[in-house]
Amino acid sequence: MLNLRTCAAKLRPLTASQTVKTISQHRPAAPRTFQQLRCYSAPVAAEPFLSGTSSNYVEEMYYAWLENPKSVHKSWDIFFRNANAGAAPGTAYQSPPPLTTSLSTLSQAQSLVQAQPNVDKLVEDHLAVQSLIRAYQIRGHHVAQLDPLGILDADLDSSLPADIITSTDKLDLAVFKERLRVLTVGGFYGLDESDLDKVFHLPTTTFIGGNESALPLREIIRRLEMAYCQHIGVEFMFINDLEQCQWIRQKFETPGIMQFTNEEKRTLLARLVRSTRFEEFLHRKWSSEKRFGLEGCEVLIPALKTIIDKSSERGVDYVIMGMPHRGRLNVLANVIRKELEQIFCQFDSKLEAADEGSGDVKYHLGMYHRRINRVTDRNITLSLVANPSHLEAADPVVQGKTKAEQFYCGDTEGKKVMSILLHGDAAFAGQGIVYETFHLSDLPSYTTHGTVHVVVNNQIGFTTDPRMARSSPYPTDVARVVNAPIFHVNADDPEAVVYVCNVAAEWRSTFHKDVVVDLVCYRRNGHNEMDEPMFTQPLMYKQIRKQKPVLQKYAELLISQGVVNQPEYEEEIAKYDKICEEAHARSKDEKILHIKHWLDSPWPGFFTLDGQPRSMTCPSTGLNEEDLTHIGQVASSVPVEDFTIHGGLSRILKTRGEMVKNRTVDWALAEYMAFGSLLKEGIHIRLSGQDVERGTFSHRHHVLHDQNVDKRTCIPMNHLWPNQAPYTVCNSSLSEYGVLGFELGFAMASPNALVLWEAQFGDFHNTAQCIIDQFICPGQAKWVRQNGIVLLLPHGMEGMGPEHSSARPERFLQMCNDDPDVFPKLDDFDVRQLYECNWIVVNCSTPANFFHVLRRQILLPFRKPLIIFTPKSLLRHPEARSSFDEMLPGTHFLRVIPDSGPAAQNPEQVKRVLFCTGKVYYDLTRERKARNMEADVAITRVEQLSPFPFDLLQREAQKYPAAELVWCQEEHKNQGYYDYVKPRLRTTINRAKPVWYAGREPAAAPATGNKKTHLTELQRLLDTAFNLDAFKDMA
Ligand SMILES: Cc1ncc(C[n+]2csc(CCOP(=O)(O)OP(=O)(O)O)c2C)c(N)n1
Ligand SMILES: [Mg+2]
Repeated sequence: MLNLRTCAAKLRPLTASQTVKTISQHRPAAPRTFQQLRCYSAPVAAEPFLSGTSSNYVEEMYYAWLENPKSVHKSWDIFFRNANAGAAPGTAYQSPPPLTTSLSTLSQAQSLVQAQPNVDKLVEDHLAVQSLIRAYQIRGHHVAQLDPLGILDADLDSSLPADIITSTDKLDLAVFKERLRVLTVGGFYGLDESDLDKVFHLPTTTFIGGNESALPLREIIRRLEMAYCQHIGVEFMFINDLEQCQWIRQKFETPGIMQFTNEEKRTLLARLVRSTRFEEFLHRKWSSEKRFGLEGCEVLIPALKTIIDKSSERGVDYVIMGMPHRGRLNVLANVIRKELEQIFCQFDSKLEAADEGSGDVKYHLGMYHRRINRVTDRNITLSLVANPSHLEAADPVVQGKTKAEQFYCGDTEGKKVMSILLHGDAAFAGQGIVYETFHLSDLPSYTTHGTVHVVVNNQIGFTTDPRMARSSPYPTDVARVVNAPIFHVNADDPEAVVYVCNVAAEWRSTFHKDVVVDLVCYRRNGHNEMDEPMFTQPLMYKQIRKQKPVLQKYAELLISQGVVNQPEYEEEIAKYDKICEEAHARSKDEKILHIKHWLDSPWPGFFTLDGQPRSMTCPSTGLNEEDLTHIGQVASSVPVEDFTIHGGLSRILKTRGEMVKNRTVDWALAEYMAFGSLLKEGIHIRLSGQDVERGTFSHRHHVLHDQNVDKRTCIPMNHLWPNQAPYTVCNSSLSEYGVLGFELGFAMASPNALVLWEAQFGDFHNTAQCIIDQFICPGQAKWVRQNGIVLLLPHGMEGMGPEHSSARPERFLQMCNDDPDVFPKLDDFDVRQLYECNWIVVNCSTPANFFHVLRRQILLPFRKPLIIFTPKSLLRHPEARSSFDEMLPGTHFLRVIPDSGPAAQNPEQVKRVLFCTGKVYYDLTRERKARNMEADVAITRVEQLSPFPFDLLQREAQKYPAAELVWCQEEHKNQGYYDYVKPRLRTTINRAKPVWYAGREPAAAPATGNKKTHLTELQRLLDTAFNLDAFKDMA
């Protein structure tokens, strides 16, 4: 709140004109902002006649007076002079002198003062008018005519805001009088009918005056109605930034601002023709095929094209889009410009697929296209990201890909690359991922510098009415959390839509913040073309049947305006119909379907021209001693001057330094070695997830914090080599779905980056299940698109209770595509098997193997997702260390680590082979030693679970001819690896022997919450593992 006296006191002893100069230096020229002068300390009521709500108005008067003392009424002039001269509260105000010629500056405002001998009334009336203006700005959208059908309320509320004087029939006097009376009686404004023709000074927070600074009340209301209550509803007053609010007001309030040239109108008509006729063409040819047509929102195509044109004009040359089913084929055809024959042949059920993989339905496929934007004559690349049915799941993926493309072209402000996200109304309101994605929008390592969101708000979700689908007034309210302006627009007014889209694109390029365009429309057919909407929405659909298509309405309008004539319009239609017919004829020549042609993210140069890997080998993932030592030294030092780190961290770094001297690594150091070496080779590394910078278990410390200087940090990994690739390590928001989707999208953009997402604990990945199930696991099979994302999932039964224990290996393993019953016939298991799998699942027992598997991920000639169950207690386990020798040139990732002790020396004598994976290995070796059974029991570690190392395990099994085979795991029997491993182990031995189980009983929860039970269970499984009679009676 402004306290005028405080301001005045601060400004004293300057004169008004001196003050103007001083202030104008501090204030941005335009739009005006008052922030610098706001004084928040003292109560506003110092002047008895000022109320809290009047402060803005007085503040503006005050500025006007500072700039020109004659621009305000004499009474205000005296008041400000007195206040400035230090008058005590209550004494600055004097009754006004009789009116003089000083009012000539407001010549049109004769009636203003003459009719107001009472200054109190004058102030009150001005305050009332200002409140009224503000009411329109805040709530005008509730009155706007947004529903093209004219029967629904876009904000789900049929009542009129209490503080807006309006009538749908444009100031019909009778209605207006009644409304005014109600408001007056209600004590709202204190205005009455006689005030309608009085002239009021306009505050600087409105642009309705155009070049005029005062208007009669009747005109003020009319202009406010024009700006806020027609076919556009602007929601923006929650934005906490005056400059941004002024920007929006100016865009919507300035009289006559929404003008279109005839040329622009014709372009708009032509785009509507394409959009409408495309759907009609599909309907004619394939009337019984599902296509989720756009009918009822055909304006989406000109809307998107406008956003793209305007953004291109502002310098954007790459637009990445994500969208659901509705109108997707139309967007592909008419926005991305996918060849029509490629779309049409997707309708041919007889065509065979040319590519490997299982493919996807036509309204999920993606696309990438580089072309010239005809409006701006600039190159533009458009990419539509392939997506699953799961609504909104592609949102974070699109954002991640956008961030990556910005990163690779050095676009740090989002000036060249941007994203557009499309949404359905029900999904936008209902799906939590929308909220999670919005929360990434302003985070330094995740921002894409503004996204334009477009909602196809057909006021229905399948069969569900909005009133049953959301609790917020609009489906777009979720965007308010990030202060994004929301432009609701009646989709049957194409010019209003195009105007709003232009403003949205300009907003994005001006402020680099998100913005929402809400296309309030209808759905002409059922949810899909086969669906009967009258079952559930009979009245709505009766109205829809009567609704003239928007193309027809707009064509009639332009014809009536003389912008086009009927033959021209018909010719435009005939031209596009012909294009469709010709493409259809060509599509019949297609013999085969290529999903490759629908790739949303090509990786130029990574594959051969026909899309194959350049080799089928993987070089050694080892590293020379010098590099290992160098990375180790940087990892154990602070590479910048005058930087004070925490004492505890000094000790950690010292221990690291000693390990390096001893040529050993622990988990954290192995990770350092892998990352550091890849950075040297120009591979960008991005590690993201909750608290990854330090590491949940405080083992990583990739970001050092100066203990004396706030926010001063250092990332030693970025000080390794002179021309290294950059390392990004970023603590994420507390979202798994959003952040994993984002990183998947980031990894999609380039094969030459190692992108890792770490779950805080492995089990938390389940809130991102959709990204795993819909994208990571089947992505390549559905969309011939490879992705090398790495998931680091802390896993292990350590007595921490049912949560925090299991990363749910059983789920990842169940989704592996290798056949449990078939021993693969391959020459080269190492690489071939990896090429054929859908993802790689590993659980490393040594730091060196962790190092190798991370490096292998990049040195492979293709990309596959990699799931790593990572340790917790092993991070500090004294035995979980590796020597440099295991990481030198010539070494590589070990899919299986065979026993190398006494059992392996004398394999014929071995009575049992325990197969295991991960941390339980250390429990087993300790127990075996304690029981003195090292010659009796061999322990074989399966490090790569999937694809299953059939070849190596066959060798292991054959090596111990007399031994029983036992799978041992610390997880419960219905969880972990057992169900996956058992049939595959049986296949490796040709089912010659049983495969026994040593582990916890089946259970509903992943682990007990009782520590004692945990230890008892552990002991029991170790007893079974080493009791050589355990399975005797079961044979
Ligand atoms: C996560 C998810 N849940 C449920 C569905 C099933 N579904 C498909 S479309 C649809 C209605 C979507 O309504 P809306 O978002 O308004 O889009 P519209 O179809 O109206 O364009 C539903 C529930 C889905 N695809 N994804
Ligand atoms: Mg809908």
